Amino acid sequence: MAIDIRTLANAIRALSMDAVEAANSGHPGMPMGMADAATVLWTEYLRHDPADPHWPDRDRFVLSAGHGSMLIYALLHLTGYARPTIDDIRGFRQLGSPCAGHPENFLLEGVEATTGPLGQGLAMAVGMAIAERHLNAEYGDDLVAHRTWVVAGDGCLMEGVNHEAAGLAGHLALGRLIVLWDDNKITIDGATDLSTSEDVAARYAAYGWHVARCDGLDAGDVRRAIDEALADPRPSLIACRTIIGFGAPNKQGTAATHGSALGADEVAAARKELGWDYPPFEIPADIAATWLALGQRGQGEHRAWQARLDASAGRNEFLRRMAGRLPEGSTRDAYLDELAAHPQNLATRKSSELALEAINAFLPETIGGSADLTGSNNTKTKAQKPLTKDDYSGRYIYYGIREFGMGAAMNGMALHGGVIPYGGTFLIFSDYARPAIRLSALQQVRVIYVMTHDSIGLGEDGPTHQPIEQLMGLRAIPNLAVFRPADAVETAECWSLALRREDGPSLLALTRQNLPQLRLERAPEILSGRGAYRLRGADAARRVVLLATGSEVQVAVAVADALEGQGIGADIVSMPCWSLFDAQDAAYRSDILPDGVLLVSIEAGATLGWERYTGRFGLNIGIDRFGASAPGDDLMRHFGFTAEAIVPKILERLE
Ligand SMILES: Cc1ncc(C[n+]2csc(CCOP(=O)(O)OP(=O)(O)O)c2C)c(N)n1
Ligand SMILES: [Mg+2]
Repeated sequence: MAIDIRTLANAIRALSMDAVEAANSGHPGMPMGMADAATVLWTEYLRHDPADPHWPDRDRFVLSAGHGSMLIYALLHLTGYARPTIDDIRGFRQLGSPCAGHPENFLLEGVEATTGPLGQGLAMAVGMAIAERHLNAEYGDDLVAHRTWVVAGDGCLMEGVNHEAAGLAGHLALGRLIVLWDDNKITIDGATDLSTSEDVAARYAAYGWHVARCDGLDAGDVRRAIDEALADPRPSLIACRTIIGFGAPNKQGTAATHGSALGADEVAAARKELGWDYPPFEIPADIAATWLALGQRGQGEHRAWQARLDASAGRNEFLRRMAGRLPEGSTRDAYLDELAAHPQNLATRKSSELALEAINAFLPETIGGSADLTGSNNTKTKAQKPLTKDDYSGRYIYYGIREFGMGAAMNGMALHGGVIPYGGTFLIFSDYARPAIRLSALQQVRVIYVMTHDSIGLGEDGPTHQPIEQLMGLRAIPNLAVFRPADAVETAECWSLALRREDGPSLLALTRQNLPQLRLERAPEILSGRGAYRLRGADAARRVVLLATGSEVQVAVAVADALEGQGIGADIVSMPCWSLFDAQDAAYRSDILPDGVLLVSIEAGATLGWERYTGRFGLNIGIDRFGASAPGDDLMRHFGFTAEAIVPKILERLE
């Protein structure tokens, strides 16, 4: 006897209740409310093959309402993914289980994105949909023609980032993006009318989206709405009216089901209400078998796709790109030879552009962009055409003034694979993008942030635009490589290191102002790869080691010159990347930062943190207040970034 959709959905409901009950922690309401809509999507529409979660042309599914993680764990389990097993689900939210509190892309195949910070899943899905269209433009319908599906909650549609993301998606006409909104009118504090009265559907229509509504608890109506969305060329928002915690007779429809276990009595009552007469974590064989069979729907399409791929001339290149492997060879060494032969005194943002000219010509997978600061960030190279709704093959995205949306979209692109996104804004506005930068790092994706105007050296725009605590704050994000190169050579090296970092994001902090090229000889290795290295050793007996980054390395050179003039030996250490230095062995680190000398840091930003290298008795030259509005050179002098200001402080310490 065929199993009806409601019964299939009840398997999700039961697993969700049971897992949350066992953990005494978690969110049963959302999976119980959306179980029917999700069942329709996963058993009738979603193109996937649980046997190969990496099938490049699979549909992407993003649970933006990540607190409802049991929904995706149940779906993956029931449709036959190797993990989570039923034991994994029993271990929901416990150490060692891949069924973490919120879905983590690095713990479970089939979890396309880490979600939980509301709104960001939807915003990442926009990036996935961009990557899909871009690769479709390059490889055609035969190899790339999938959809991106999202389940979002009221919270996702309240967070500001949904505006940036949906605006971009509408502008780029990403018609293969379909968002199912769990329109349950409940959030944690209670009914949504406590805090919002906007017309979400009208707002999305204004973005250029198609909007449909359905009864999310009626499979037939969900099907109708999805069919409507599929037929419409615009991105679609489907408002699914649901009841949070559906099936729990005394608690459904209330915030009480949102984020805590229902309790034994209510779980028992829900089992009765749903007609689910089975023990916890037990799925009857016929229901499990039906789910499993429905999970295999995509196998034929997968096989047909594989045959097309195998017959395709672009096969190897396509697979290389999807695997995220860089091609053989590099343009870096030739470029570094060129800089050694013809030194360049340039702002590092300009050096970055020059490096990018070589990189973008060599790597077809880069997609650049900027949040409306293209001319300032120097992110666009000459041959890059814009990616638009009329030409998705373009490799440059005008993100508009949407720093957070840009970061999240880049995360989605990187998660999708096949492309390497980089995008620019001013370093100060890393604060606007920071939640996405954090998720780049957590998700271990190769996203490259190009952040220019990296200090008071930017000058006249004043304290609102002058980063102070940003660099240090970014260095505190685990698995984010923060690079602050000192000249054109280091900038090229740092770009190379960022591109080769497959399992994490990088951020390049670059100057607005010109800097001299300090590295004039071709080094036998990529010195920036050490994180910190001796740019110049002491001449006289060494008593001082100067540690500096970016534009302050030239200041360290002037300081060292002045000290040497007085017979005081000083090493100059350029430190473009803390985290790479920290990864060096102890012998290297203590060679660069020896005992028995005065260690001095020089960086035009917050000093907090430099003590880890200079020690308590070192000297930290920085800025622990907001900047000021004046020409950059004047500010550097005013804030003491000159040999005249720094040398006396060092002499005082040496006495
Ligand atoms: C950015 C962010 N802010 C706050 C939270 C905490 N939080 C988790 S779920 C939730 C309520 C979300 O409401 P809704 O999306 O309607 O989910 P439902 O209660 O319907 O399951 C909040 C505030 C979060 N996860 N992310
Ligand atoms: Mg809600």
